[in-house]
Amino acid sequence: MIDSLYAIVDAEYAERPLELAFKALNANCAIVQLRAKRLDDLSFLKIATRVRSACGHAGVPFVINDRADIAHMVEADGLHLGQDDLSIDDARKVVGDMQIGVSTHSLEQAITAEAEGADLIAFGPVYPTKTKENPEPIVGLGKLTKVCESVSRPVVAIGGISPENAAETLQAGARYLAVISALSRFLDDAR
Ligand code: TZP
Ligand code: MG
Repeated sequence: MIDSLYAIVDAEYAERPLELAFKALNANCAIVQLRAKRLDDLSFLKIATRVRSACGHAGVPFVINDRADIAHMVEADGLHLGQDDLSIDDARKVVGDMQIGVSTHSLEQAITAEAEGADLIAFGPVYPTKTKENPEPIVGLGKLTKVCESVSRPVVAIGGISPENAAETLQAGARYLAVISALSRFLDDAR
């Protein structure tokens, strides 16, 4: 399970983001993403620099959410974009051939993201979530299965993923489970 864990360290939800990132790395998670919707640029850059370094030592890919400029500055391994963020083409002007993940909420969006060159397709919210402001409608396991069958890039399931629903979510074909609020529970289970 832990080798599928895509740990999203959200600076707004984590009391101590750095500690949480280190904990995720110690548990051997697959990917660490730093997400900070409201943090000022300097604070974002400072945390990103620290997590970048820790991920480098651990050999775990480090992804930055939204901010192509910061991803480029800290030499992240990946950038994650939503539907209202930069297009992949525009982001590539900043980050070059860095891995790019794209959030999608329908089969059509997933197919389009792949066609536009996304390296990773995030799909959700699979289950109810309280973490995202104005979340899109819940997609459920049926649509997740369909997306996993329809794209060839790895699919990241997101939204309300917990240790209780992790197994069935992977069974639907997801390669990674992206987790914000239940992250500590996954990490505690992994010990
Ligand atoms: N995109 C779709 S759902 C979601 C995002 C960023 C929030 C996921 O957070 P949680 O706490 O794991 O449900
Ligand atoms: Mg975004």
